[in-house]
Amino acid sequence: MAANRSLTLPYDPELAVSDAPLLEQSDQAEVSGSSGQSRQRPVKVLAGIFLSSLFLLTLIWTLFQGQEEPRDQAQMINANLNKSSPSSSVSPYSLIPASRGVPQGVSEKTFRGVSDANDIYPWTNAMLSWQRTSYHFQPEKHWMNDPNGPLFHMGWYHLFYQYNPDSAIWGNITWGHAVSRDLIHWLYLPFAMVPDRPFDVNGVWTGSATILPGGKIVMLYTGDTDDLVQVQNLAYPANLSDPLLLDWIKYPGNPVMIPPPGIGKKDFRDPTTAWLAPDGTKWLVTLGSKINKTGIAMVYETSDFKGYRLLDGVLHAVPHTGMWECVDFYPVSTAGDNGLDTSANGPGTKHVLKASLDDNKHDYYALGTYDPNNNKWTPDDPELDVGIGLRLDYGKYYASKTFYDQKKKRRILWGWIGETDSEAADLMKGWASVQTIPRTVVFDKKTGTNILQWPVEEAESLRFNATEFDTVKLEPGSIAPLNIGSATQLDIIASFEVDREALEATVEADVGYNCTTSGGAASRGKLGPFGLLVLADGSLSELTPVYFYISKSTDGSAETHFCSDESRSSKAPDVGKLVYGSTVPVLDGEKLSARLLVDHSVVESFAQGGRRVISSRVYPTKAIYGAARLFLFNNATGVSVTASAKIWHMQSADIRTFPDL
Ligand code: DQQ
Repeated sequence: MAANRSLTLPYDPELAVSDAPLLEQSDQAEVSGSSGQSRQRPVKVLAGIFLSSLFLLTLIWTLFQGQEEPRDQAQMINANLNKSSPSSSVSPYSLIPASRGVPQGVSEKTFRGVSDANDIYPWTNAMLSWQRTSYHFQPEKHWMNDPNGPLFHMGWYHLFYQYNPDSAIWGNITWGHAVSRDLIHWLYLPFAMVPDRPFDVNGVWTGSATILPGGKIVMLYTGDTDDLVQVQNLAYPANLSDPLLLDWIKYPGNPVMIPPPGIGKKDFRDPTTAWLAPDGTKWLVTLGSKINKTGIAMVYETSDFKGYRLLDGVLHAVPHTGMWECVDFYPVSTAGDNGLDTSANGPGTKHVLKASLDDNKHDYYALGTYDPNNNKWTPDDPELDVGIGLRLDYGKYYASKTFYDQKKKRRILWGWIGETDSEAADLMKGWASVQTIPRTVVFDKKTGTNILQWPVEEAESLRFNATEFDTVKLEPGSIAPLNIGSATQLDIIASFEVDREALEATVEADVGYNCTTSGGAASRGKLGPFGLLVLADGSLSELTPVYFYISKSTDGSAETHFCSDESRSSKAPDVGKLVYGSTVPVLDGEKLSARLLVDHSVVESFAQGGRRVISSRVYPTKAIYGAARLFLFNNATGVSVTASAKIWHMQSADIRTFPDL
């Protein structure tokens, strides 16, 4: 177990652990493998499953009471809704949805945006099944959240993920496991780790992989103990020569880190990939916490991944940002185009520090410099520090994590896109959440102020049937259909040029414009909005605009905003409909450009080569299947826009259970 040290005490060698070599075979022999779906769980877990099943059954009974000979869940609920309801009947929305996660000491996992809706939409099976994505990774059924421990090993990409094997809501967290040759087509494997030990019986929570020189793999993850204390645990593959890494061994000496004095027992989680200390023998790992309202990243040192020493001070802290979950810390190259191994440092590198803010459920990052001798990271711009500056994604996105892909020498980012419908709808669908299309991450050498995120090149293998639209003139207030047929699975690249004369002649336009608060795409200004309408039906009764909006102040300076507006995405009242977005840097001579990945209920939008990204969840009722259409639009009043677009249909990814397992 780790030395139980305060954050400020100097290192005490007495408290250090043995110098035993990393992960000896003898460690492995002490416990049996822990993979497989049918492992026994302690009574406590069974009791938890029983209680949550009882709760669910009660909820479903409440929903369906009074129905005779039900045919299926959606029909039952719809039939129920179409009845005139006596005042004594219970609507799921008259109950505030139970908080999931918070009582156990992690961020809220229930989408609360629809809890006070008065109406429930009569969802049909067709509508609900349309919502399932076709080329994003998601489990076959049930709940998923954070991506965990991504890595590349013997020709396979591995993705682990927070998973509830029993339901489409958060709980009983287990590590799901899937492998892929190309990050697009996936094979589900048996669970990697289930909550079955005192040190993780209340949840096998988020963690990261470190690949050691020579290829050994160590996994550090947070366990929620039998006493509901957050601790860090060590696990490793039982058989490194297995390309599928099917069996995982939990180190019998777990936990290897416990909350030190001054740190709350529920404020200590999500260890990162480790990096080599300057001496080349010790490893450093950071994880998130808070002291009062200050979010912090603490650093531990280890030589064998079994014993840890808490270093004095912190890697970084930002007041008023609250608990930091899922910290990520990695170098980016300021000179080359390749990604960097987590241990790289020195000239030509900057370091990205990312934290997922428990308080507002957004992933924030900042660029800065890492001093390995003092273990301090300093932001390039204190005004854009972690939690107060840039976000990785301005939409529905959380708990992201990168890994270094040694095969293609790139850094790849995964992120969790949650649902913004009701839990009742998720239970009807039988699933909740998807992962983003994995994105490569590089430093933006042109701006020097942000990273660039871009879908991995392998996503392009799904493209077929390209259609190009060249220099489409969009006068103020116009809409142009892009006749490509059904528009539910698309990869779109589009560029927009505003009329230069009109732009320059405009002296003031919408100073203070803000995507989230300025009325969405229906609100017209001189220089915006213009862009694309995705998942729109032919009569435009449902549509999701993804657009640019230029604001200009009297001194002539212009700001470009990139937004995604869900407010008219669905006729259903019981789904979240937000307007997302941010400003985006546009350099002299650059056209405005966007890439959109449309995959049923998910729209991932990238502006200016990935300087800003927005992931939206939308749940249309009409613009589905063959009725989903695509349009260009210009809702500006004072400028015409010329648009060009190339659109590919996207095949579905092949995602299924590994044969013979
Ligand atoms: N999800 C995990 C935690 C993490 C949180 C639990 C972030 O380890 O802090 O499912 O979504």
